[in-house]
Amino acid sequence: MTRFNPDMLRCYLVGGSQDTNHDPQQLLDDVDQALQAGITMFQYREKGSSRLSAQEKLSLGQQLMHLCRQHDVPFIIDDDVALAQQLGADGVHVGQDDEKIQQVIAQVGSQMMVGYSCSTQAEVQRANHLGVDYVGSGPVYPTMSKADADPVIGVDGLTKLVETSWHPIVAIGGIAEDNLQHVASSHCSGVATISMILQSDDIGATVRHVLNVF
Ligand code: TZP
Ligand code: MG
Repeated sequence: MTRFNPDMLRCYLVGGSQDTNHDPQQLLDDVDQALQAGITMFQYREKGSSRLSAQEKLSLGQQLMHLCRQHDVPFIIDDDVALAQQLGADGVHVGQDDEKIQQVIAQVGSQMMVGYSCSTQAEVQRANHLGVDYVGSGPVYPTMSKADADPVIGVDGLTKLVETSWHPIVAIGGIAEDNLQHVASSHCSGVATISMILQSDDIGATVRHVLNVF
């Protein structure tokens, strides 16, 4: 079992085939480049708009996990405890509307890392009393990558969440190279991103930029 360490949140890539024009090979190639450049965590997030069957999702998950293992980078599954267990992933990430967090902790908390999305101070206060490893902040900026994203919280909102949280916080939502410094002023542990990396013209340079800031 891989133990959680807040440095894992410095440059956290999130993605599924819906984020690479429904092209699984493109996702594998992009994740490979990002791993070579030094991302510190990867979350496989195959979402509603995905076109993959359960078998294809399992197979892509296996290939992505294999890549992550080659670089010693934790492999996290979004909102699917059964898939995380089937694959032997390093962790699961759940949102407020996903599987009940207490149930997830009871099921896998002793074997896997658990990440939890919170976008309000009340949610963070509740999370303080739970055995989660880290908190993913509500969207900091508007995002094109999540249809049902919560309202944006801005860097001011993020800073309040960081001040309130007993757990390390990774910022997510609309993170871009030109807002990294501002986001870092919140003292969050790092950034989680889909489009900044998966839509970058130079994935290696983008990842190195993040690692210079966090
Ligand atoms: N959760 C909150 S915002 C978001 C998720 C998964 C999407 C982040 O995508 P991007 O492209 O980095 O804004
Ligand atoms: Mg982002």
